[in-house]
Amino acid sequence: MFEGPFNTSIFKRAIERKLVSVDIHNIRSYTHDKHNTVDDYPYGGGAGMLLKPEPIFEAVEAIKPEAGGVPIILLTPQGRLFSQQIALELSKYNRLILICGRYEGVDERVRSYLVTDEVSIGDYVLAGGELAAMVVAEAVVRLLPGVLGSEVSPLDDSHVAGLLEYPQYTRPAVYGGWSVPEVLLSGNHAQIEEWRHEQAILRTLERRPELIDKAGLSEEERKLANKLKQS
Ligand code: 6GU
Repeated sequence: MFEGPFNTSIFKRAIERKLVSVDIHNIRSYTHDKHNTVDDYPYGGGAGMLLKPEPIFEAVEAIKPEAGGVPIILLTPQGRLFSQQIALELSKYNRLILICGRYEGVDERVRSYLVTDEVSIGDYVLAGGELAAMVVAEAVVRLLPGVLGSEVSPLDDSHVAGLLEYPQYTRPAVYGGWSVPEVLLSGNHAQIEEWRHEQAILRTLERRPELIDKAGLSEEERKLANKLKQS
């Protein structure tokens, strides 16, 4: 399941350039019975199977460095909601251990005595934490120094400044009778800057108004936002 994403695009390049390494561990390798059992019925009854504690504890034990300070993160719909802020926070660590939970559940002792953090990628249900782990890994890896070309800054991304990105256009200047906004062809950089900033605020107001309050706008920007809201 991990093969595709980790062997494509930014991951592949980052791994080849030794900016990051990714190791996949199958908890089935840490079982001791002939069926490699990783799950079992819940005590007290109920639907679904739970991931057993031993294979997860043993897998982490096997790869854990001597020194502490490595976040051990369980991907679970009960975790804190993943965001660009959390990606940035996680990108500061040398190493992360991501454990893929599964929707039906994980033995509570894994939460209580093994993991240091729990993350969800959104309020919807996936069968397992695998895709979530890849989402977290990609969001974090692209923030590591040197992973993106020097010409692109991850600091310009939507959600970093707290606003959505402004609309962008490339050639041709007219396509299907639809023109690129005049100002972008003007060569007037100050005016372009201003237009983009206004568009970013406008777009955020239209699509994600709740982000505006968190965006940390200056007094002037706030006035602009209010003006745009009126019109
Ligand atoms: Cl981390 N796991 C599962 N199973 N479902 C999710 C999720 C994680 N994040 C959102 N939905």
